[in-house]
Amino acid sequence: MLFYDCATAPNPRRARMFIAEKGLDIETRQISIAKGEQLSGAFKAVNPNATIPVLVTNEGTVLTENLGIAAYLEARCPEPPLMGRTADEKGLVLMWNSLVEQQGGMPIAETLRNTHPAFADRAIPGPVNHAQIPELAQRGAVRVGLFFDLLETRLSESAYIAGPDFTLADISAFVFVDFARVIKARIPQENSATLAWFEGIGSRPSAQL
Ligand SMILES: N[C@@H](CCC(=O)N[C@@H](CS)C(=O)NCC(=O)O)C(=O)O
Repeated sequence: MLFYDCATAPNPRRARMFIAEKGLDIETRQISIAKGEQLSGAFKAVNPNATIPVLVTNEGTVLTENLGIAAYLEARCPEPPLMGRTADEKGLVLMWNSLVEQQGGMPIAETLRNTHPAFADRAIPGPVNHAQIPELAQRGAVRVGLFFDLLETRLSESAYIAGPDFTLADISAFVFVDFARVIKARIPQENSATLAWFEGIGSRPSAQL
């Protein structure tokens, strides 16, 4: 297998954590977004969508989305389970992972990419340039606050995001919450359940990578 990673970006970090939690050691190539390497002809020959992460499987299949990468690795290496064991658990993990992507990952990206000069004309990842729309950043910042509310409500009733066990949904939420520092958004001091959960995930070896 071959894993295309970018040490500075949140979505590759999600896949990197998943790989580490599975105890896998996969050959890795770094793609520098800062240097625009994702837009090079060589990388677009691997992933025409020009996004990272990418996992090329032993069979040569090119997986370009976190969910696809996670599903493949979970099927290949079921232990420890990170996407649920029972039908209900599997449903809950994907449900929460989707909520975290839509209500956390998207507004954080919207806020950063529609304001930061480094993303001028790069408001959306991919091979086509898109201009920034500053109003989307304003809306994104409000939605990030709502995301912190969602996490606090959930983690006040559940040890982990999708239930009693650590899963893919925790990896996604942890990486997005940590990355929110780039838009100066942090877990509110009064959100004690989220702060305790964040500290717990942050102490796992996979979170140090
Ligand atoms: N939906 C993809 C998202 C991948 C993505 O957007 N990756 C970002 C890095 S966090 C990227 O490749 N950005 C390239 C760019 O900004 O040009 C996934 O689930 O992995």
